[in-house]
Amino acid sequence: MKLFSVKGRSSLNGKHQSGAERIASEKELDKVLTQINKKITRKPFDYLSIKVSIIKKQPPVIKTLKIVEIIADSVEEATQKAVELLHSATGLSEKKIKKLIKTVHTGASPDGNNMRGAMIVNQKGERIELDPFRGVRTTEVDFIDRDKVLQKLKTKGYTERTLDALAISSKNMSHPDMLAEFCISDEPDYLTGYIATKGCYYRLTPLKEKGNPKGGRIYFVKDGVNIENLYNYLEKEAVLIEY
Ligand code: PML
Repeated sequence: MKLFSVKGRSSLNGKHQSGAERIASEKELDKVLTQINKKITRKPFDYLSIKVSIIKKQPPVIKTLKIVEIIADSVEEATQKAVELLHSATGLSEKKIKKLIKTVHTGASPDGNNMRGAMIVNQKGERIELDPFRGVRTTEVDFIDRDKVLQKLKTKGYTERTLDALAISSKNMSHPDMLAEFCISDEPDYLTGYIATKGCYYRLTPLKEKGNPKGGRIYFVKDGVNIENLYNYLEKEAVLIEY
């Protein structure tokens, strides 16, 4: 079956406004182009691009992570739970993990802004992304039967952001050197974040203070990871997810 990678993005005065990425079969292509167009034109824009490219190699199909919902009474309580999960998945000290999470809440790029992609941290707690402004971006991933999965998630009270985040984290955790992931949105009013570990997507609310425009992802990897191989897998190799 022919599959296509479809990527859309819009910007205003050079500033990123919205983006959407999908994997579509030839049959679904028109529908997916319409969905992407609808999504990226919701906010005002003066530049828009939609790129379609054929996927040359049949992607592997991997299982979704299982969602575990954790509702806390405060950001402190949710953060403490996140720290404990990350400590047990990575072996990093709670102190180091707290410091890394603080970096995301205050802008993890060297200029104090949000990074475009994720930080990468090894088991010594060192940041090892090739470019600390950009980080690494997980892309080329989608659910098989995405519309049905979205409907199922919505009936459980989850959102399209949950769906996209679940796809990204499922691909991330399928890399043998990936140990865990921390994510909180940079959307000031979206307070739900998650920790991904092998097998589980812990959905934590509230994981940040309302009104904070800072957010991002931390990928926790094994020491000795081949960084070029990791970038290549996350950014270039297509993967499909089965829910
Ligand atoms: C969730 O709803 O399960 C958390 C989604 C995090 C989204 C992060 C983002 O892409 O902004």
